Amino acid sequence: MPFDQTGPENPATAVAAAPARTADAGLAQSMRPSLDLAAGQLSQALRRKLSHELRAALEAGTLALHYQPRVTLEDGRACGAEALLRWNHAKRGNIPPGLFIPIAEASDLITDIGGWVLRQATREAAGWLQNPAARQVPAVVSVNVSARQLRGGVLLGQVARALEESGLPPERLELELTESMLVDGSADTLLTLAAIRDLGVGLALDDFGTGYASLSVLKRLPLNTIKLDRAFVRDLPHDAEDTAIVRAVQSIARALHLEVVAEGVETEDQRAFLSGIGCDEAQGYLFGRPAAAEHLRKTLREG
Ligand SMILES: [Ca+2]
Repeated sequence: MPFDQTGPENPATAVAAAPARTADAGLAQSMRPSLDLAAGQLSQALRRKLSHELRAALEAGTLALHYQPRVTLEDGRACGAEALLRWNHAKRGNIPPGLFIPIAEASDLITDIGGWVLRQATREAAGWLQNPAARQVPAVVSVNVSARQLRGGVLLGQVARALEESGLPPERLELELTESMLVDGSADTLLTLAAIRDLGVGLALDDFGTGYASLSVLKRLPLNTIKLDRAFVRDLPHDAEDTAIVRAVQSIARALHLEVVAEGVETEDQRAFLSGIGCDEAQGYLFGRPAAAEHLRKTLREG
């Protein structure tokens, strides 16, 4: 889920929910009647049209980012936020990321969108830091990237440009990569990621546990953070298998000096369990839904 969008519709983190989620009945419902979803699939003609309209939205500057807070479990303080992509279509209304991200990922459009997301997120995060109340503001902004951005080293140039233009300190930026992007472990990918780490930017493995990555990926890649997929969090703390898996992941992460961020935390019981086993951070509706940068800042100040 490159560009994953967290949340039920998982934001535009979020760049986009898994393609499979586009078949979700709720999404289909929300797209009607303006979009015709047959069996969860858009017609080729409609895909082309949406792709064209998405390109136009990017060029017109009408895409937006929302931010979902990440908190430190020990004290509940906001320590970061994940940027999620939003497309409010002039005629069709809000289009779910799970629908439009896969369309963008079918072409190089996702590369251009990914570059814009990096510039926008770093610019907004740099703005938070200039505010005197910045200590209340997320310290690190996380940005989802797609596999296409990794090709040919495009991502490195995009990150360097975003940092330079925004003035955001590199340690305030973290990139979220999916297991499927890393599973090949090609030399090019490793070099690009190492160069990005050398800039001082953090790397997180997104939706951990749902992809194909072997544990050796955790050892081989220059990661800082594992984002534990919501699928393992949902039935905590009562499901015996999930509690065992989450404990094991936490243990491995600690041994490898990686931070764990639990995704999709929605209840106090989940929070208490995760905190109890030493999980570092969490993200989910219990702490805040994705919101525009202004709203996020306000919420954090009040909290
Ligand atoms: Ca993500």
